Order: sequence, then C-alpha cells, then structure tokens
Amino acid sequence: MKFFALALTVLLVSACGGSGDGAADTTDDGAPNDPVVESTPLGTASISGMIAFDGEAPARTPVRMKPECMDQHDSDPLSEDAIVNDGALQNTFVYVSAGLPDGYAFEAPSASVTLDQVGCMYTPRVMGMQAGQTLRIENSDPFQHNVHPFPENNRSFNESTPNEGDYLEKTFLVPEVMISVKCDVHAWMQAYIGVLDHPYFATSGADGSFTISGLPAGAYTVTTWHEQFGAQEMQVTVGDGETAQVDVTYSATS
Ligand SMILES: [Cu+2]
Repeated sequence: MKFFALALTVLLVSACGGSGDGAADTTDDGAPNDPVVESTPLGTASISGMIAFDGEAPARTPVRMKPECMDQHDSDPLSEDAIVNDGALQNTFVYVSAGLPDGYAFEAPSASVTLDQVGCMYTPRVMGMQAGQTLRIENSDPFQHNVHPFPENNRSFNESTPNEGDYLEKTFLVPEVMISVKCDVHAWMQAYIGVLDHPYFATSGADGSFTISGLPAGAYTVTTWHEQFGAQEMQVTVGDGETAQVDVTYSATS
C-alpha cells in the first residue's frame, strides 16, 4: 500500500510541476499543455464482471475446411462466432469508452501482442491492443496464410505468411473498435482486434469473466462488444482500491 501512495504522490508532484512551469509546455496561443504520458496504471480501482447469455445458446457448427487445414485438427473444428459455455458468453470485448481523466496519454507497451494462425483459425479470435503497440502475427501452420485486416481508420495491409514459423510485425496507429481480420486463402478465418489509446480493456474468457484493473477512482462508461450480439453500454462508478462488479446479459434478440 505504501508503494501505491508513493507512486501517486510522485505523479501529482510531477503533474503540478508541469503546469506550473508555464511557458515551457504551453503554446503561445494558450493551448492546453501536452498530456502527461503514462506507461503505468493510473490507479487501484478495478471493474470486473461476467458476460452471460440468456436463452437457448446458438449451436456451434462444424467448419468445412480445406484438407490441409483439417489435417491440423484431431476432431471437427467448430464455428467460433458465438461460443456459449453454460450460459457464459466467451469472446466479448469489454472496454472503457468514456470517463478517463483528461490530460493523460498512455504510452504503448513495448511488449508486442500476438495473433497466431493455428489449424486455419485465428487465435485468439477476439483481442485488444493499444494504438502504436506491435502486433505480431505468427503462422503455426505448415502452409500459407494471407493476413488481411479491414480497418476503417487505420492503414490496411494484405500480406502472406508462406511457411510455418513466419511472422509479420504490424501496428495500428489510431483507436478503432473493432478491426476485422480475414485470410484471403481460407475464407472462414476471422479475428477481431480492438485498438484503444489506453490499457483499460479485456476479453471475456471461456467462463464469461473479465477484469479491467489499474483504473483511477471515477465514473466510467463501459462498452461491451460481441460480433454476433452487438454492443451494450453501462455506467460504472468505482473508488480507489475497489472492484466494481458489472454483469452483462446478452440474449438471442439483444
Ligand atoms: Cu489462412
């Protein structure tokens, strides 16, 4: 606890120092100071919860793949566009969409995030990353894939990973939720990437759970997104050191 108190004190001191210096970081026309660039979490609050699915779960159907792909599977691969496990909805992207304090920018982590191609499916199917962070796209299959994202606000690319062990390193520079990623060789391959300018996002796991931590105390808008069942939005207030519980329910008609 002492560690957090110290870190917050340092942050406040440096923030005050920056605005107090005046001319050094304020433009002549009085524009606001440049944001404080943060590479660490701003606080100790968390938002945690469950994504539930109400009603009869849609059936997962076998994906008809090329023989080269089927050879990579021990059993019939199943569709992943709606995965419901005992009433829990997997692969829902959850993120803070409003309410973060003004005046901060978040440095992209130096660690990359990985999207793999395994048995002619993208793994993970739904993921998040920060703008400017490196996306490493790997090929674990002994044949060619062609990675093809369809962003609206970011630069697209369309590049091959011909052999097992090949990889691409790419980045998306501006926030965009979500970017669809396809493969030009295998039409059923699909991934979705949520790109944000902050680290406050998560994807629901097989048990439907998610956790977003390191938030400053505050009132936030949290948005959930599922590829089949759409987006929902809710208001959440959380204090320092607290965990706000957010439970979201989707249904076949939501
Ligand atoms: Cu492919």
